[in-house]
Amino acid sequence: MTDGNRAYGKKKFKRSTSHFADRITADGRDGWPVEAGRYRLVISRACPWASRAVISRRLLGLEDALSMAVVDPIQDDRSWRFTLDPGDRDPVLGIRFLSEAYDAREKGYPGGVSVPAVVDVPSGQLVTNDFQQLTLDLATEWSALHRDGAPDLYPERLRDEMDDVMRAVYVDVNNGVYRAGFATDQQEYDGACTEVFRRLERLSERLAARRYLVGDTITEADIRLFTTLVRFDAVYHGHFKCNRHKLTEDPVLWAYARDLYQTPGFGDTVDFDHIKRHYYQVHTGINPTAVVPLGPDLGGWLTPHGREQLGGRPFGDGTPPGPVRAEEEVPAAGRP
Ligand SMILES: N[C@@H](CCC(=O)N[C@@H](CS)C(=O)NCC(=O)O)C(=O)O
Repeated sequence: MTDGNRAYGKKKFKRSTSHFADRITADGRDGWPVEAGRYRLVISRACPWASRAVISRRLLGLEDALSMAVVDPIQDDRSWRFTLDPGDRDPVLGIRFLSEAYDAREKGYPGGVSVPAVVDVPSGQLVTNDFQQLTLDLATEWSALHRDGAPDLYPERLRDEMDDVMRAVYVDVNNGVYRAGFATDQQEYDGACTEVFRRLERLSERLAARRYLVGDTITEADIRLFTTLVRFDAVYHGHFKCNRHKLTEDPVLWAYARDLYQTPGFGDTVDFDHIKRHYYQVHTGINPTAVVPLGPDLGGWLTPHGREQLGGRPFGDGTPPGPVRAEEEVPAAGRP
């Protein structure tokens, strides 16, 4: 996560480094071998970093191999909690708070409790909260457990280009909106907000004549841009003050985001209700009333995008994932 920690001065928003960076790999070199049914992915549908993993898991067909727990979008003073589950407990891990898995791994560790988190089911211990590496490992290390027809989300021949694009997207867009939103002085906000829109303009130019960010199929780079774009008008434009314009006012990015939203594995993971309630109710430093706005109107997400005419093969030589399983469907309140 070094790219997120550019020197912005000591008062500026600085994202903390993931503390638990063990990797789950095919060869198990960190002590955590890829194994079907062994691990549980804990996510919030509100969180853009966790949402990357939700989308990757769906696209790759890892639902049977890696089970998933969805936390309440509203943290309390003990952080993420399993209050959406019967008895307020995760049915697989048997815990009420995600912090219990962090404690099982390292009692009294100094960092925050964050999602996404992968927990080892037998021991109840947190394995990793390193969201930057997690999805790359799902794409590459977990390949023995991928579904038939799973796309290659991190193709070897495109990795250098992808890494460059993803770094810029991370610094200026994924994390840029947070730097703008949590800025505590004018200059810091001005700089961050300007960088967000400067980068979005360049991405818009890049995507005007090509359907996807890198290559002609969906990759991890698209997943990472999508998770910010899909939140843009709902929370970043208002709550984080990234309001030079809305996503819906950039014809290219709006069509690109709708194209992905309508692709199986993307929009079917998005819960606008969780997103809005989390940002507006949890960040009371910037929204002290915790009032959640009614808008924006979500109907546009399902309208035709016309991007097919740019060519591209969404899943390359693979196929789209099947329908979302019933127990993982996003409730109607969170959908357009
Ligand atoms: N903080 C994590 C990144 C993921 C992250 O920031 N997740 C947020 C939700 S979007 C979170 O869980 N924050 C903990 C909190 O708000 O207490 C890290 O540095 O690795």
